[in-house]
Amino acid sequence: MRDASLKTFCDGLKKQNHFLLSSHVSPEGDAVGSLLAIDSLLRRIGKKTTIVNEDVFPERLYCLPHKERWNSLAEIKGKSNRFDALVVTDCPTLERIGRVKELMGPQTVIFNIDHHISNVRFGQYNFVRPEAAASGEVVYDIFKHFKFPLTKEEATSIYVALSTDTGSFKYSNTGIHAHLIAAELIKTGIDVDKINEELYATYSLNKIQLYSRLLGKVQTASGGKIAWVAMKREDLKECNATYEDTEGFIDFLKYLKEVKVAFFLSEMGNPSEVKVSFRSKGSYDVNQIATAFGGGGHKKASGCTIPLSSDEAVEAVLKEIRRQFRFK
Ligand SMILES: [Mn+2]
Repeated sequence: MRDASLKTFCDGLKKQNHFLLSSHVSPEGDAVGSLLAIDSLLRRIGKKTTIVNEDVFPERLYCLPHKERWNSLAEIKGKSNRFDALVVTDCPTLERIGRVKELMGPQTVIFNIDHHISNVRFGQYNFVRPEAAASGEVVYDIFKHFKFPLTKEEATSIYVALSTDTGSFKYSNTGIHAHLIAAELIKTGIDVDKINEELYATYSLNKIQLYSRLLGKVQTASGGKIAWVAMKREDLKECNATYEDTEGFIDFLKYLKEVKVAFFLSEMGNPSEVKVSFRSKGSYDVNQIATAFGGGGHKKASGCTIPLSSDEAVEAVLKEIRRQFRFK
């Protein structure tokens, strides 16, 4: 399925009435911010909308406006809802919305808004821009098409999406467009200083202690070109930390001077599988590594789940990285 033009996509939106809006499980800034912004836009054009995510609203994003619009799947189950359409943001595949899929009917028209290079165009309408820094940037284009001046609330949502997906406008995906949009958002009068403090200066002592423990576990290979940490369930337990607390940790591995490819591996609830995140520097494409294990993402940031024990997964990942990038 090819991408729709912006006009075709927006005309498609106009034809539907009741929208189910969703994004991926374990939602982060871009998933939530882009969803709240598109929710606001659809309501401005007179549509009925219901946001449902498999998970609850993440505490880390409480600086976002209109979080009362968010429903976790548990909150919505049992209520009879008939949705004409589903809008999905920030998901390369429809599977990423998890069990929210159960709310769809056979007639539900799917609108896919995303920026993942690995997006499989699962919608009837796909608007995917891999060159965009965040799904929030793609949503911004939709606002422009409708010629709506953004409210402060909408600008805050899009700013959070952009800021979190670009590592505070630092990653290589931060193009001219992202900076220009940020300027437009700031012009609406949003409180950038407050947003930044609420987004980034909120570590708990447990999180800092987890970081300290994980930093003691950094390993390197191939002359320092590969760095990784394999987190055990005990690490979280000992620090009274949650999986959410690991967010951002992988960046430390990238700060090592010689490192080209970094990965962070964590044991999940199921003891026979691990979750792996990848980051890279320069031209190394870790989307290809994640894809080799059934995952995906972006060139410099990707992830997958591997049905192996932690030790076996480390070996498999090292082998794949060395094979693809010809590291010794
Ligand atoms: Mn994103």
